[in-house]
Amino acid sequence: MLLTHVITLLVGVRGCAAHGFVQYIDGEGIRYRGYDPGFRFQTPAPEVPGWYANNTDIGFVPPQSFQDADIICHKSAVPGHDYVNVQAGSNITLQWLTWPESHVGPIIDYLASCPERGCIDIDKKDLHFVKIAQQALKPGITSNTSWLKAWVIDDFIHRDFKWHVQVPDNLPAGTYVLRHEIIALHSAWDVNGAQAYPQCINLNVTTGGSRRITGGVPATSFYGAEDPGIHINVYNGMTDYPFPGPGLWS
Ligand SMILES: *[C@@H]1O[C@H](CO)[C@@H](O)[C@H](O)[C@H]1NC(C)=O
Ligand SMILES: *[C@@H]1O[C@H](CO)[C@@H](O)[C@H](O)[C@H]1NC(C)=O
Ligand SMILES: *[C@@H]1O[C@H](CO)[C@@H](O)[C@H](O)[C@H]1NC(C)=O
Ligand SMILES: *[C@@H]1O[C@H](CO)[C@@H](O)[C@H](O)[C@H]1NC(C)=O
Ligand SMILES: [Cu+2]
Repeated sequence: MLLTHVITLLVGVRGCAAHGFVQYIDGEGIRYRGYDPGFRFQTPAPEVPGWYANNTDIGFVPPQSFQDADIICHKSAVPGHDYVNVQAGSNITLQWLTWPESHVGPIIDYLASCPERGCIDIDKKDLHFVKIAQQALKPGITSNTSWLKAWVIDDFIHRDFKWHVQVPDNLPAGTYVLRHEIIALHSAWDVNGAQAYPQCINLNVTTGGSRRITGGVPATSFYGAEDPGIHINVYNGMTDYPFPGPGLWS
C-alpha cells in the first residue's frame, strides 16, 4: 500500500493528476483484490483475480499501441492467479483507487471465455471478447452542459470511484476474463492523444445457463487511432458520442 501511494505521488508531481487502477472487486458480498502495480515489488506477490501488469507509473496504452498485445489487459499483462466467484446475472462492483476529473471518456466492459482448463495459464492473444456494456455521456445533457459534467466519469467520481458491471444473464458456468476499460479523451483532439486504461479480472461463473459467448474478437482489433470515438475533441459541447470498438453483444 505504501508503495502505491509513493508511486501515485510521483505521478502527480510529474504534472498529471493521479490515475487509478481497480483496487477491489466486490462480488456477492465478498471483496477481492485487483492487481495493485505496487505488487511488483512484493515477494511473493499476492495472488489475486486482477491481471498482473507492468504499470508502475499507473499509465495508459496510447493509440499507437492499440494493435499491440498491451491493449489486451494493459502493459505486459499476464493472467491473474485467482477468480472472482459470481453467478450469471449478478452485479459486481469495481472499486478504482482514484480517477482524475479531467479524464473524461467512455467506460466499457468486455467479456471473453477461457478454455476448460481456466484462465490462469492462457495466452491472452487467444481471448475473443464481446462488449457487454458501455457508457459515456450522461442522459439528458445539452450542448450547454460543461464538459466536466457531461460524462458518466463525473458520476463515477461522485460514487467514490465505483463502477457496476452486470455479468450477463444465462451465461454458462465456467471461467471468463472481464476486460474493464476507461478511455480518457481529454487530449484526444491530438492524434495519438487518447489514453486507454484496460483492467482485466478473472471470473468464475459458478451457476449459469446456456447462452455461450460467440462472435468475440481479439482486443487488438477493437480500435484504430483515427476512429471517431478515439480521435475526438471533447470540448465542443458534444451531445452524442460515437463509441469505438465492436457493437454490444446481444
Ligand atoms: C517493466 O517496465 C519497465 C519500465 O518501463 C521496463 O524497464 C521493464 O523491462 C518492464 N518489465 C517487463 C517484464 O516487461
Ligand atoms: C444554451 O444556452 C443558450 C444561451 O444561454 C440558450 O439560448 C440555448 O437555448 C441553450 N441551449 C440548450 C440546448 O440548452
Ligand atoms: C448494481 O447495483 C448497484 C447498487 O447496488 C445499482 O446502483 C446498479 O444500478 C446496479 N447495476 C447493474 C448494472 O445492475
Ligand atoms: C468455480 O466455482 C465452482 C463452484 O464453486 C468450483 O467448483 C470450481 O472449482 C471453481 N473453478 C475455479 C477455476 O476456481
Ligand atoms: Cu493523466
